[in-house]
Amino acid sequence: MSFKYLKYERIENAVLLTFTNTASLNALSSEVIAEISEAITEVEKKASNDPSLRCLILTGEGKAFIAGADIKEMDKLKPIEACEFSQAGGTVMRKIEELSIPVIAAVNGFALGGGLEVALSCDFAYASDKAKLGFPEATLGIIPGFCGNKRLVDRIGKAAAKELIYTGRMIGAEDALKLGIVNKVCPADELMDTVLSLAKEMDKASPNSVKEAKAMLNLCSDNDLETMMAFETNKFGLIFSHQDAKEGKEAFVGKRKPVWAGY
Ligand code: CO8
Repeated sequence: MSFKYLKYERIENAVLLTFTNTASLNALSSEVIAEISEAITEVEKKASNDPSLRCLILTGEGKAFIAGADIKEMDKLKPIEACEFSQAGGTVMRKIEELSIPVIAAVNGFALGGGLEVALSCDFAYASDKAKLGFPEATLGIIPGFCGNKRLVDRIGKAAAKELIYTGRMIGAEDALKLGIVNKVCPADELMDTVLSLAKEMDKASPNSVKEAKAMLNLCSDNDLETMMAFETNKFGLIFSHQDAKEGKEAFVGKRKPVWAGY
């Protein structure tokens, strides 16, 4: 697939999607948002036919992951257009979050505003030790607008989220790790190898189990324990009708590697 502002490539068991609009530090213009949406649709299509595709990795070229929504474009927006922009971005964040395979953010540099919202829409993030993260919106007179308020609260709790958003403070990767915004910090030149080997590690797991676990985990923050128990009990029963549930257990008993069936 070819795009103006993205590089789309298959590497081993992953699709690597790289933001390449380095002149604006990979800022999210409406054109970029539309391209990301198209790329995610393509990955979903591929994943449904090819169980060897285990995850999508998002990263940025140059010194930024994404330095936020495109401020120059937003500068011209009327309120109704700002709503439309927020809705378009929010829809893409949801698409990333709901992709049937895991999405990992490899945060190579600045992940600010809408850029951090993209990282928070991923299943989780690994960061370079050079990364800088934050929500500078309030310093621009606006607020996070791609549903980043909710995702940040879900990720790090309300008080820590409020501190970051009220100050617009930019934090380093180690602080982001302490807050739980990223799962791991790597030396910059090792980030991509580390993320690719994490992706390889998922080959051990059944693609169907990962898909079902992702759907279940995504439901957790908006449902109480009773509801989740009901969902989980139901899904747990259903998964026993999938070939992989038989294969995984038989392989363990037979002391061999499982051969996964796909979806
Ligand atoms: N939008 C547009 N252009 C940008 C952006 C951006 N977010 N970030 C950087 N650029 C451009 C710069 O204008 C500059 O372009 P030019 O060379 O034409 O002047 C080029 O990228 C390089 O940037 P700098 O020279 O500033 O690079 P520095 O290394 O000096 O600084 C920073 C890097 C600190 C990252 C700095 O560029 C910066 O502060 N950028 C803005 C960060 C920011 O505030 N992001 C949040 C934006 S708001 C947002 O994301 C809201 C999301 C929700 C929207 C809801 C819809 C309504």
